[in-house]
Amino acid sequence: MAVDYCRFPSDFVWGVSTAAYQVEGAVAEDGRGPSVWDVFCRRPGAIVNGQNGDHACDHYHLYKQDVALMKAMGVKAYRFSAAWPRIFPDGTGQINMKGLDFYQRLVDELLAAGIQPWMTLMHWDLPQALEDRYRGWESRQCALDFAQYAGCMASHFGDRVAGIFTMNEFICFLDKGYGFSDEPFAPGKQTSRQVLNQARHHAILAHGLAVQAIRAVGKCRVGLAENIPNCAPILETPEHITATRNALRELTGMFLTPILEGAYHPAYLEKQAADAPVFTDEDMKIISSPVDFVGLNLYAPTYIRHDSASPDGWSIVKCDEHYPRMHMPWLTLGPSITYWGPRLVAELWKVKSIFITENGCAYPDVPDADNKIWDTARVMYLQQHLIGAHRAVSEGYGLKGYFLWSLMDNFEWACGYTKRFGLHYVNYDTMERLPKLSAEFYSHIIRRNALG
Ligand code: PNW
Repeated sequence: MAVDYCRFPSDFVWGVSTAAYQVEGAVAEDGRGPSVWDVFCRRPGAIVNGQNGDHACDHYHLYKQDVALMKAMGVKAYRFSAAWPRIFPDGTGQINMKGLDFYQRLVDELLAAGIQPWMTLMHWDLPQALEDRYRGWESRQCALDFAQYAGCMASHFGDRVAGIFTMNEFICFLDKGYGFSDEPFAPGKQTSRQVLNQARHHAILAHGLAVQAIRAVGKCRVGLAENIPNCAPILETPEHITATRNALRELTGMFLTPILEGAYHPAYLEKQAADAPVFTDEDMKIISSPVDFVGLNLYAPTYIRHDSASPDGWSIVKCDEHYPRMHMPWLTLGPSITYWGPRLVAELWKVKSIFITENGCAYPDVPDADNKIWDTARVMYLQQHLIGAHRAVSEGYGLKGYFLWSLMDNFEWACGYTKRFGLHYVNYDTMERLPKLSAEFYSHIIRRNALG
């Protein structure tokens, strides 16, 4: 008799994710102001082939069709981001009602299709006005302005969405935006370590202030989506596991650790020394305002081993150039991360409600003569990562849902349109969406609520 392989709980949230600048297009429509990404994309050499998000997937106009794609797959939840410069074209001040209306229409469409809306407030598209006014996250004022935007969104959407994520991936708009990266992201500035650390502080403060502003409206659940280093032990022995837990806590010592503990990791402050951020006790209280859930974006492993020779007691084991990877230089394949991510976060910080807010891979998909895309490598990637997720669920680590990146191919930041992460292939000339084999695979899993 056939037995279900890896059955999930009946209320497990099966979702897909996107982000505003990567899919919407319509960047100058209905009063939207420019974001730092609009400006950064104009910088020669910043984006592969000089591409930009001006049109992206035209989700702004095709959202009904995109909701229909989700419905056809049986998807239960959609995680999208709101573009701050659509709501406040100038960063602050007057609300742009037409921008707000777009997200109302999208939410209407999702609810009518029986799909839970999950909204991210900041997926990197800071209003350019704030970069011009006070250098964006370099200024503490940015945290206050973000909180006001968050409160505004909660008052309009709080009772209509299943949850709000304040921020997506601090490192990608801070470390990659303000210095020290081979592949810079907007706004593409070179600052000092001290300035970067202070900007990081303002961003986590912004998260905390936003949590408070959303709570003040009192209608919905709130958390964040973070790409912690996806630490996994080199072997599952007690000493390597302990080393991995300590490594994660230290490696995210400037982001998730202070958010969940109310203090920076001592090793972070020590290593940054004179460049450490300036902050008050009151800041740390705000930063650690309780969240309802933690979202983890999980892509590639950071292998950790116990190392008595290192002062920290652990070290990173690098994946060399022969290690298997998907179609991104950094996207090495380590599917146990969907188990270790939730487990370590649950063990370290007693988080009861965890979502995998992104997981997926790029592959150079090419439609065949019948317009079919046989993306077996993506199916393999997803299948393996879902086994890890199932293990986290079955061992009781509070994993409540999984959002796959992404519903469709989209603007992959500095890589432009050259990297495809979608379950649907997008023909950027016609804007046609074609379901790949992986869309069929995911749909089958959602309907069975099991991996086999
Ligand atoms: C995430 N890394 O970014 C983002 O949230 C998405 O917007 C993006 O499209 C997706 O992952 C795929 O890249 C990441 O260097 C950027 O490890 C860089 C890394 C990981 C995730």
